[in-house]
Amino acid sequence: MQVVRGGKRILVVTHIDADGLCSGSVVFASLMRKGANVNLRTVPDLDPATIKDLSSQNYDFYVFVDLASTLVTELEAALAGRYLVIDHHEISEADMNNPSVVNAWRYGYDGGKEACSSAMAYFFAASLDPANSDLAPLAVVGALADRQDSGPGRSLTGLNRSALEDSQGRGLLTATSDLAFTGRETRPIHEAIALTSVPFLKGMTGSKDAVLSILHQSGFELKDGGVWRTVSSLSQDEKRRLVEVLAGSLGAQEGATEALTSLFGEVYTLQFEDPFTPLRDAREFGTLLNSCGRMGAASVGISICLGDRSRALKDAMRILSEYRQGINKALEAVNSDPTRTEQHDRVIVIKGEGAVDERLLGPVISILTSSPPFKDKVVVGSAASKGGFLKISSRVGDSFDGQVNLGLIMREAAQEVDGVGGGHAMAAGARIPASSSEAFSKSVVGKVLG
Ligand SMILES: [Mn+2]
Repeated sequence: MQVVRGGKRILVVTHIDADGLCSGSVVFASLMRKGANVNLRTVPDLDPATIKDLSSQNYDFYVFVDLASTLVTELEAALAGRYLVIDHHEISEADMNNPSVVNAWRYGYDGGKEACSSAMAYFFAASLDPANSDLAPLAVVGALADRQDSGPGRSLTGLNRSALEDSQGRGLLTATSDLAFTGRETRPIHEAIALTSVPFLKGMTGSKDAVLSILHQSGFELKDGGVWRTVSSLSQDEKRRLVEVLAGSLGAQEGATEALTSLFGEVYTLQFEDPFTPLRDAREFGTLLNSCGRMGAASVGISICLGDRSRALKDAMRILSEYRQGINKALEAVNSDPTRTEQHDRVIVIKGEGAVDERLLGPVISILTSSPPFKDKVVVGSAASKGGFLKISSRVGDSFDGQVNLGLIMREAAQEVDGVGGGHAMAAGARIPASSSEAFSKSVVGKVLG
């Protein structure tokens, strides 16, 4: 608070994914409201060079959000006593008790499941001023976007749940049980199904005409008095029938029925958002923010978090639609061309060169890991990047039953071919010379098998 009252120049630095945009906005808004002299900046990644660059700029104090937990040594060297980290990524024992680091793990929460950065940021804001509870829905959006809805029936737990309860307490958000199709409240049923990519429904995701014809053939009532019905307006029986029809059409695809059944769960509706925007459903809100961050328009996402519902929302909806089209095209290319996938014992390698935009590689690999035949494997994908490099993105499938630390594997395998890599145990990435592609995959496969 001394920093805030003294008129010191503060810079909030946050990550460009949805959790980063939400948490950065929450911290920024709460400091603004206290009259602080504060700026907000987004970065795709934090590394020692970026820290050096930031520390040379003319700020008195820095708040790092949704990043920096692995760079505490560097922060101490560059900014001792002039920084704060608000984060949920894993942190070393040594840094755990550093008073400048406010990390979920330090407070007994599993930062991978129970506390996203947005929830951490929200409770930071609430401790500055209880009136900041209007920011609580952003914590829910961030948690869902980071896929922390891993409680029973896709529910939120831990600190994320506390933020959810604050949102409900203010009447800003409701949690109900439903089929969690994207746009379940707002779109015609076939469109909602086609918009849903987690899980990825082969032949349906991205193809609303195909879904429409499947539903027509099954005699499903899609309209009520000439008006399109929505998924949420269906009775429980109809919802079950809908899942049966879809499962029938997915046919023998391994795990298809489980994938659909997993769609039943807790859904979160932002009560004060226009029902016909992607902001109404908290999961879709997160997708919108992710699309802004990925497509190089993080500032548009920030504007939305801070309340802009005019120009920024229009821009974001255009970006979201480009993002969805890009992802659908990429998934289509991967799924329709068997030469792009290489099956190993516990690993699937996907060659996305020429078909997957490097900005969309992460979301594409993520979507695949929730669907058969990828979900019980480690998935490693590549896309062409500038200057003769490949971008690599890897994820542990949702039902993979082994132990791997992809962050470590990516780092070591990239180093072997003069690239750089790293990340989390369950999700990590790298950048390697394109000419080392074969050696790199071989090394990764070997390391996963142990
Ligand atoms: Mn996060």
